[in-house]
Amino acid sequence: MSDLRAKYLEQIGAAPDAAGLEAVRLAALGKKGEIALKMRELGQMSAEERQAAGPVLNGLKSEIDAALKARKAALEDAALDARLKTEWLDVTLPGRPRPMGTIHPISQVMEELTAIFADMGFAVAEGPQVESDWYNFDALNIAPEHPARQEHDTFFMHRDAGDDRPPHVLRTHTSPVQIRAMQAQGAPIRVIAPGRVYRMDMDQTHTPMFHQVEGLAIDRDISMAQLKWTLEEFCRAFFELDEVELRFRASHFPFTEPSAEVDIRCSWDNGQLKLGEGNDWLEILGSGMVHPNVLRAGGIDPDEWQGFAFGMGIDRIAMLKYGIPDLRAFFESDLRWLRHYGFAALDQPSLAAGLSR
Ligand code: 2NL
Repeated sequence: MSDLRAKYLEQIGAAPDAAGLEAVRLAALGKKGEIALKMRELGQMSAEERQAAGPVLNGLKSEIDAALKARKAALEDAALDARLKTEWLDVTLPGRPRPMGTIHPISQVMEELTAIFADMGFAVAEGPQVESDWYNFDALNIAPEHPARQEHDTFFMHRDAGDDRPPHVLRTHTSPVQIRAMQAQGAPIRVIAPGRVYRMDMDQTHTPMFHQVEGLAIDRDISMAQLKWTLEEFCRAFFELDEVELRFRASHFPFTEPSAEVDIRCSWDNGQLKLGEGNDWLEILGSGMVHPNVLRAGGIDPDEWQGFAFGMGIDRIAMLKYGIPDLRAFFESDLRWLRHYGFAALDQPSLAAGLSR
């Protein structure tokens, strides 16, 4: 009996893991284990023998049981210790930086100018970027021999061999959107048409795709005076100036008569541009009174209605507002570079955090 006791207590103490311990338990206390066999032998004993051996055997059983439990707890503690030593996490480490996107300056400027014109009663109109040459040129009183139509300025779409219809074009301005709006809505109308336009031009200051916003207001008595007020109000709001001064210079466009190019007062002090003050002028847009032929193309009677129209480059006014000196900002999309030039969308702390590494 004491042999058994010593053997099992030693094996329990030496069991290296849960599986080893279970093997010892089965050998000792299992149905066919050594203690169970001894229990069965009690049946063949005399009453006195049984009275002596029974309690000893039961005591041994309890003792082994307790030793198994204790060893099991000790093994579990050791396993937990080992895990705690290897599986740790330094919660004080800085997080992994994630590349963070932000609204594109052009998109932001489009939202800004849309909001400003919306306050003045202008709705947004949109239309296709691939246009028929009628909508892009004829409807705008641009004659077939006009230089803008020729290969050097316009992207022409493909036509099948033998198809002699004039090819579609990538729109060279957003004016066709306004022709479509006039046809759909009639007069009176107040719309702006912001969007992508395409011209075959590529150098330091030109890209083949750029953005334009055009505006159109038609009513019974719209005049140049309202055009001036609308554009001044827009510039004040967009460039966030208390005072703006605009200069209207007589010009020529096929789609307006009379036509004016519009300059904004500015100063250039040691290479630094300031709008709203100074003795220089910077051209920012073109405008005029809608040509009667263009009203007719839009299905509007020029004897009853008249209106003003204007067009400006969004990329250009975005660069002026945010002091972005060249077009790379829009193509390389380098956020650090944009932030260097103080682009406003990057002032949000959550976005800027993503950039500081
Ligand atoms: C410029 C000049 C301009 C317009 C665009 C227009 C549209 C219709 C009718 C008449 Cl539907 N005019 N648009 C008018 C004058 C000038 O753009 O230099 N843009 C950058």
